Amino acid sequence: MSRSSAAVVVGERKKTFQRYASTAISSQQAAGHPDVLYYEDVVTEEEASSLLRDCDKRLANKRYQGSHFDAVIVDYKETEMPFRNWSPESLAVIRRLFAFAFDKAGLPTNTPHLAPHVIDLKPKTGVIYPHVDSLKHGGEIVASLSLVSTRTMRLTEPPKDFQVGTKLDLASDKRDKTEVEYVLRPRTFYILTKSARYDMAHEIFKGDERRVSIVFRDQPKDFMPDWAKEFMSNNNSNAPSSGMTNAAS
Ligand SMILES: O=C(O)CCC(=O)C(=O)O
Repeated sequence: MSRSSAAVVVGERKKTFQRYASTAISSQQAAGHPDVLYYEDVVTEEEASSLLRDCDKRLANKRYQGSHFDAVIVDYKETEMPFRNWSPESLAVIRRLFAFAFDKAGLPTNTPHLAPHVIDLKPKTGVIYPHVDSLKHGGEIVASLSLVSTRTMRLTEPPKDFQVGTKLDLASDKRDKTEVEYVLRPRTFYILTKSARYDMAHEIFKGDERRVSIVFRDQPKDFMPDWAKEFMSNNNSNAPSSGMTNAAS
């Protein structure tokens, strides 16, 4: 990909950019980062409603969390939703999306994975700042289904000395660098693989409306299920302190 500090926009945020056919992947990928897989309409309207209904049951009694200045994510709610938290109709969709993501990313469709992670960004102020996901909290892919409203995701080449899992200050970064933007309409699904996962920072812009996403991840290499962490801490071993998430089922 050529280097430029002007972002390439994939989708229809700016009228001057090409509008892509709703179910096709090819033109979007051709214009975007080669390791970002991007699909529209991966679930039906009915399936999206079912997923959102289940998410809202878990989110309803949570408050939006603000956070301190160097936080990656601001004004959000989040919850992990293992398989038991989904209705049968939604669960079939969740299973399908895991298999779809793994298949498209070239992983076995039965790759062990974490529980789906639901993120709710508050209207106007809810935002995910540029970051590269920590290797402790995920494996080879980060995939996400967008629900409720349209937001833009930007991928940016981070500075050489960036720290995984931290907020990167790219706003004041004057380097000549690769940037690619994706318009994430409701029911779009993206998969960050390979260099898009490990070598590019991603961020989700603010937007006028609330946005809910369901994030799908394979297990990190050093994944340890809760029962094992508990066992180790009860036995005074070197249990990891935090940040590990439950397996999905
Ligand atoms: O909500 C999204 O699509 C992005 C989530 C995200 O940035 C992450 O899980 O690292």
